[in-house]
Amino acid sequence: MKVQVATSLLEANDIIARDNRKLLAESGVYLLNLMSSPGSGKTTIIERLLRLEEEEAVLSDQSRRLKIGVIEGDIQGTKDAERVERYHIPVVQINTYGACHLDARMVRAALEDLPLSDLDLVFVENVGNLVCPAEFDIGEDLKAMVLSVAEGDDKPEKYPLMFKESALIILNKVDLLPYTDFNMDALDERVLSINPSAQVFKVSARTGDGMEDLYRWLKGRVLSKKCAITT
Ligand SMILES: Nc1nc2c(ncn2[C@@H]2O[C@H](COP(=O)(O)OP(=O)(O)OP(=O)(O)O)[C@@H](O)[C@H]2O)c(=O)[nH]1
Ligand SMILES: [Mg+2]
Ligand SMILES: [Zn+2]
Repeated sequence: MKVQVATSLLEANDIIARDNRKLLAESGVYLLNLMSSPGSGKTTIIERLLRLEEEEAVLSDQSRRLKIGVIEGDIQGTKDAERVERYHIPVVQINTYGACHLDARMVRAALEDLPLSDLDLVFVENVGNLVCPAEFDIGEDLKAMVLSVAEGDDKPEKYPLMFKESALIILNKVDLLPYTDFNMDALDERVLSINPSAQVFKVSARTGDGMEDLYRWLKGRVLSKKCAITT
């Protein structure tokens, strides 16, 4: 009986996720679902990417600037939404009041509060949790996860679903490598054995190291979705 309940919950979620995906395709918006354990640097990475997009717009043509929105998922509070709002972009806060992941229904309500027809990319910062966010399809184009150096290189083996589901894996806080026993070769091997096709970026959202490559790669994905829709 328990299994049936769990299955129907995920099935109901999948139906709404499919509908979210349709809405996003109609609006030409790319949705990135950013997941990680608490504190690995999701918000800092979003802030860095927003800064890189601002800098790019200054250097090149303003009309080529990506229009970005953010959905912040937290159990409670608005701290991350306040951080991101400083970039003068549309931000919607979801408070789950206890639930440790976002589901498709919550994201749908947040999408309806964003000016989708004016946006190219929406970051969803999921609730800090390395387990169940990976189980819930929210209608995203890309599942991405952040692992920070301080968490250790053994995490792929301990939380395999998150590593398996994430097409993009961001190893953050590489500036802390000299102060830890983090073994990069061991991490690479473990990621490869669980998700050989994952795109991996090694960055420091604090120093900016590696962030430009991540930004370029992501922008390419966003623009190719736009192209596929408009042609
Ligand atoms: N040394 C170092 N610290 C970082 C880096 N990125 C983020 N931090 C710090 O790590 C802490 C947590 O960063 P956040 O971006 O708030 O992490 P988060 O994943 O959004 O956290 P939750 O939303 O609570 O799950 C902050 O003190 C950041 O300044 C990094 O690359 N290097
Ligand atoms: Mg955060
Ligand atoms: Zn959960």
